[in-house]
Amino acid sequence: MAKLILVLGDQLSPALSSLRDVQPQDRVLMAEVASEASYTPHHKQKIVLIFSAMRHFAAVLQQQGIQVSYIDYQQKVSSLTEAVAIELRRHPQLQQICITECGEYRLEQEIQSWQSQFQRPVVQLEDDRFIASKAMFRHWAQDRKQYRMEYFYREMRRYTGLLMQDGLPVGGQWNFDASNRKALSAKQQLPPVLRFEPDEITQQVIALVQQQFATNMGNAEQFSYAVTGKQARQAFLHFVEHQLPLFGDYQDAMQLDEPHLFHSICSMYLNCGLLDVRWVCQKVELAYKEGKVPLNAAEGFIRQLIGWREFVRGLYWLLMPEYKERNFLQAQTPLPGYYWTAQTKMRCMQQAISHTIEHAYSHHIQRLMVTGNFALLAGLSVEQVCNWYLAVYADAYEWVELPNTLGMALFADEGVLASKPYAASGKYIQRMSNYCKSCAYDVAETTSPNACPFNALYWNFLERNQALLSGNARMQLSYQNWYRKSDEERAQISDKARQLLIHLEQL
Ligand code: DLZ
Ligand code: SF4
Repeated sequence: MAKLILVLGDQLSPALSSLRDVQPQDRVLMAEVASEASYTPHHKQKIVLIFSAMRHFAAVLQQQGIQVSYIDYQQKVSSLTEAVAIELRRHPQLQQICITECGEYRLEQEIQSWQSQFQRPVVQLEDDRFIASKAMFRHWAQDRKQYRMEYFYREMRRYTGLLMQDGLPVGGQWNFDASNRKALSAKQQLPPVLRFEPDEITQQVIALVQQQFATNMGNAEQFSYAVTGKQARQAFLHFVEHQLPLFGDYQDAMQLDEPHLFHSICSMYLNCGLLDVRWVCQKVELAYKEGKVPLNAAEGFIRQLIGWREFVRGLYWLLMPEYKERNFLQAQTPLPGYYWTAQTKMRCMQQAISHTIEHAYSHHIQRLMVTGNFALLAGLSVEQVCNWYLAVYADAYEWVELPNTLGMALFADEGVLASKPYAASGKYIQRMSNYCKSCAYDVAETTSPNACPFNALYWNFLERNQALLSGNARMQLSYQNWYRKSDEERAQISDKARQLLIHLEQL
């Protein structure tokens, strides 16, 4: 039976399950469609990455002799459903629709309507690019009262054998996070960043995106990311050689005007399929075995992939669609305009947001402890914050974005993902960056006119959520510090926080 195989924009992997058994009579369909390109106002560079990588991937399949139908954006097709309908009209001999399971609940619902709509069986294959299947995760999660990444991660280390020796973790410890919290010194030399010159296909996509998505965030003309598997592997090997050795040490550091530091910038390639997680982890393990990178760097990096990344995906599919509705702390304040423009006097926010505008990327501490922390402290609308993260980062698909934002950054899931809110005052940002030195606000102040907004908002966050958070064992120290303040000081802080929240747009 001839099949229509739909390959999505984040399924650009030669080893994709739906492509494993392509027969000469089958047809692969790839489509740039309005609904996927605009269900959230994606950053221009995110659209360039996906469209260009899709076009390159389609060309590779064609070179392998596979029949490919490619619908480009100019054909103005509204949705993937319409793309499938067009393809089936053109090729009625295709009697079955085949797809590797997709990455978002929203689209899964759409796909589920196809069987009756198109009167053909729809075969959804497991996305085994992930190490843990949905069933494997569900099995791990069942009967657990709490889901903790650390225990899941240990299972994954045993399962993959990565950094394991005789059934035990290499180095005698599962996790070396404690040695991964160094701030950068001004003298630290930063490694070179690899950029790719856009080829003709990418240039065409850049022109398309500049024209069709003119009001979306960012500048497509600054695009310099990899768009093929070969380039993405080159980018990753560059990271292993230049950044990985110090990745562990400086994982949480932030530096003025330095968006990349020692990070791999490869999540966008992994999440659209250009890089394979097993290949990536094996390269990192090999670099450790060859003595090129220390264990804290290799372990820290591998944990992000086989631990955290797989864990959040498992939770997403376990808890959707109800998960998306959660708002434990009742956060409703509209997102301030500077999340889209970076026009704020808060240097840390200006840095994290301007890096985002420029590169469709900022690293995890900027996302968690600057823009995420601010959203948590100010009680910004969970829905609007989640939509922002989904739109502005080139690596963002809902399976990974939602748990990281709603759960980890905003604690809106009541601690399913994180055992306590990642709330921090300006002191944390001062310790981990050099931002405060050039900020209009004073990080040492809490209530004075130019005091760092993070400070009063931090205490106010504790105060306003006291009923919901003060019972949390891991919040005890924070609450003790709050109660230790005099009544007068607490009143001044509350007053300052009220003023900040009224004038949130002007900060
Ligand atoms: C993100 C994205 C964008 C911008 N455009 C397309 C597209 O035109 N066609 C397509 O197949 N996929 C696109 N994607 C990726 C999908 O949105 C992604 O497959 C789903 O969100 C599921 O993860
Ligand atoms: Fe951010 Fe406050 Fe430091 Fe300014 S002083 S950079 S607002 S933490």
